[in-house]
Amino acid sequence: MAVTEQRKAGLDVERIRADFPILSRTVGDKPLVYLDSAATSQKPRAVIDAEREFYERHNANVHRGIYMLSEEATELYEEARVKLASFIGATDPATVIFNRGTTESINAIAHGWGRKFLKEGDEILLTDMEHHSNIVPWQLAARATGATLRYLPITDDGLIDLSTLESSLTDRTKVFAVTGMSNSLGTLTPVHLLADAAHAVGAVLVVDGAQLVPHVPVDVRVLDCDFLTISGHKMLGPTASGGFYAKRELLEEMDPFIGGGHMIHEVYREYSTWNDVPGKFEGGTMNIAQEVGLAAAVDYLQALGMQNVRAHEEEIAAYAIERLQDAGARIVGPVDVSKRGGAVSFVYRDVHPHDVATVLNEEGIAVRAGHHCNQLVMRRFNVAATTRASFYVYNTRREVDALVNALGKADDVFGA
Ligand code: 7TS
Repeated sequence: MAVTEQRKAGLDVERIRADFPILSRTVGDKPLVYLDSAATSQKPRAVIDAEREFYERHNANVHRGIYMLSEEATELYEEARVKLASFIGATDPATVIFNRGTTESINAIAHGWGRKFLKEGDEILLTDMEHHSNIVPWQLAARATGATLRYLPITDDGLIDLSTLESSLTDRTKVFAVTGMSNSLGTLTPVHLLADAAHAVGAVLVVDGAQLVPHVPVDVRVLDCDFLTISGHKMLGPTASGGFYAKRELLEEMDPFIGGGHMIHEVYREYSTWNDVPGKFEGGTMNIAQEVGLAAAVDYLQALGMQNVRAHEEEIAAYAIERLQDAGARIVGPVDVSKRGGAVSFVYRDVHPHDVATVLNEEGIAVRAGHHCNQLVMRRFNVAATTRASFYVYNTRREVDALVNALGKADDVFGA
């Protein structure tokens, strides 16, 4: 089907499923029902093939050898950067830095920008719904610089409490780091509004895009964020792919995070000078095949159309929330699907989330149970853990039905 026809028609999920080899496997004697895409997505054949073809035909290190293979590898790697940049609306591909994903990116930003520009008396504003990887690097930067951490609270219905925004963002705030979409609550945050608020006090806005970029159309020119992180493995790409976008002037002024080969211009005994952006941030041998695989994932998502991806997830999240509530589960996070994505956390009656996940596993259903690297969220909602079902382009209503039916079994086994 031509891309434009497919766009008009929405997602053809059965056809999409046929592109993912793993979805035809069984768990025991049950078909796999994969509901853990917020942890990592499955990979379509096109991505697996792109990575294999890279190794079979083009493998060499990049930016180094003057021979055909190295030139081909470099071309594929740089082409991946162009594709990823265009996917997020960045007009200059050099403003996209490759690395292993969001965790490495936030560390690179907190280290390279934070430690260089923060000082005692400055404030770093976070929210209570951040993933640990958007908390801990800032704690380290605060400890190193004497800056102070502040947090925006979460409302009862799982949104960022904006009533405290004005009092929390002051001329002391230098960084505001916030998730674009919560991986435990599913909440979408108003990034553009937060960027305006941050800029009004002269702060930079760092967006943790680990869950946002795979699921919602993103254009950094519209969002006007200063930094945006990308986890390629959550958007159909290989593990250890992705990186981050930043406005060019920030990349120019900040320090590199990893020192070594390629990231330098000149090395002297006492000091070195840095390579141009993006090379300055890509020290050592990079995740070349993975970024080439990610380019195939970008092609795949673009052919589906990100509006269609978003519409599908809204639809399936609405269905899941309704069915889970009917079955007696309490949703932890917003229930209004216009304000959320497809990661649906819930507490099922009085059954412990780990027990729920164990019973679901016996039915072939993969969900995550635990704190989801969101301990502040768990504390806010007074739960030790939740069960989380998270959906993507290949999930169906039938799989939601399988989840809800299997919950009944958890009740039989573990219910009071
Ligand atoms: N930020 C958010 C919002 C995330 O969901 C994750 C991973 C990260 C940062 C870290 O990204 P990484 O690509 O560097 O690992 N979230 C999850 C999850 O929800 N279950 O496993 C990993």
